[in-house]
Amino acid sequence: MLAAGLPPDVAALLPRGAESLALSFCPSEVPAAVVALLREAVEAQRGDTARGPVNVFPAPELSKAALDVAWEGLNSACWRDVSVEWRRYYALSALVAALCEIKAGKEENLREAVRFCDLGLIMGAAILDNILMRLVAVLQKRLTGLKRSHDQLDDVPCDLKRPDAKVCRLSPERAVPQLVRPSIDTFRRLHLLPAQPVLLQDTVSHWPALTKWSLGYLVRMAGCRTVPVELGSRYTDAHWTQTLMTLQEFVEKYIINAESQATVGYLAQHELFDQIPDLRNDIVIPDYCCVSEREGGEDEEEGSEEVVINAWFGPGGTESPLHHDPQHNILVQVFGQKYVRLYSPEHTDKLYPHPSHLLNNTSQVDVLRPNTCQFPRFTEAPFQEVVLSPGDALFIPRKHWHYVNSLSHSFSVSFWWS
Ligand SMILES: O=C(O)CCC(=O)C(=O)O
Repeated sequence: MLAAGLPPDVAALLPRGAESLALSFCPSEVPAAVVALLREAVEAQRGDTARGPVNVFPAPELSKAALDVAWEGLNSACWRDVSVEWRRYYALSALVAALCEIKAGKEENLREAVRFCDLGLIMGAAILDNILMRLVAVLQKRLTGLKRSHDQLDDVPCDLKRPDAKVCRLSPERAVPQLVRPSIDTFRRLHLLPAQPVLLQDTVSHWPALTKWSLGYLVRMAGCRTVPVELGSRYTDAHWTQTLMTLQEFVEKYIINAESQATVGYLAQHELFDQIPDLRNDIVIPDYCCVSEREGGEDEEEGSEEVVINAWFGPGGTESPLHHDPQHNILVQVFGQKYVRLYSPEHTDKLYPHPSHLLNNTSQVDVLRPNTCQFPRFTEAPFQEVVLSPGDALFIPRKHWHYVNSLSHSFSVSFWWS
């Protein structure tokens, strides 16, 4: 039995026999010897010696070997071309590795099991009715009982790290216009259709996130979860890279102890809320995201338009270079403050987009320190600006250029729709 030796709440999640794990893969994608390795790991995990001699290697080693092989498989092509068979193999290997840790039973093993589940969730395909998500929920409940206090993090103030005159003293004539809870029709006529940015006030004041979220809360809720992190103050920097770490490591290393200005972490990923549904429950998609440019205004058919939700969590000083996106955006500030500068697409000729196709939506100009010899027309481009504080929601029309600079550590959520 796959569930042998596992606690009942974990055993209850598992399918009955090893066969139900669906360990068959398309042979042209995943070689037979690789599949055999995973089968051996499953057998070792459930302590099955009936099929032959006792396994030479213990289950944890076998499942980690399967994960390593799967990692190679995932890296054999560029991400969008990786076969779903490899992603399924990776998720199953992560599940077996997690089960081995759970059997070992100590707190550090449970944390390691959560890490394996997250790796499977981030890089694998959904398997067995989303078992990794269900398993992580059970593990988090067990870890809650063992949790250390992170209350001291609640007192870390969102101090302005960059009291920079350029971004803190805004000129009123450049201010983004503000509206308090405009009607959907007003929003559509005055802002969506003519592509005019607006600061929407009092539209998210009912969000639980606004009162609940803090560094301490995030670490209490999700500190043990492994998440993708972007390292480097701007994605255009040569040293910019991505890595995986727990949310607690990210907060301690890059927010509390801000290691250096040169290497700051930034967490920006659209799957964060799928991976951690407890955080998703604290936010609400603004009604304005249902408004379309088509005749009739609102999208009648429920779910007809997908809203993509992104999380932007990072230390003070993090910058998103001047760029534009193909969808409309409402950027909501949950905690901390952010300076945002906006340029209309009419002025693209003064913003010097990168010539490469991949970065063509990004300006070459360093907005706060522009090289005016190299980019002489940049200073002629008119712009609007705003400092976002908790509860502010900024509408950024599609294709509008935006530059973002975190004035303190900060969490924002963006909603993209077409
Ligand atoms: O908050 C940020 O740093 C960037 C936000 C952004 O670029 C977006 O929501 O499209």
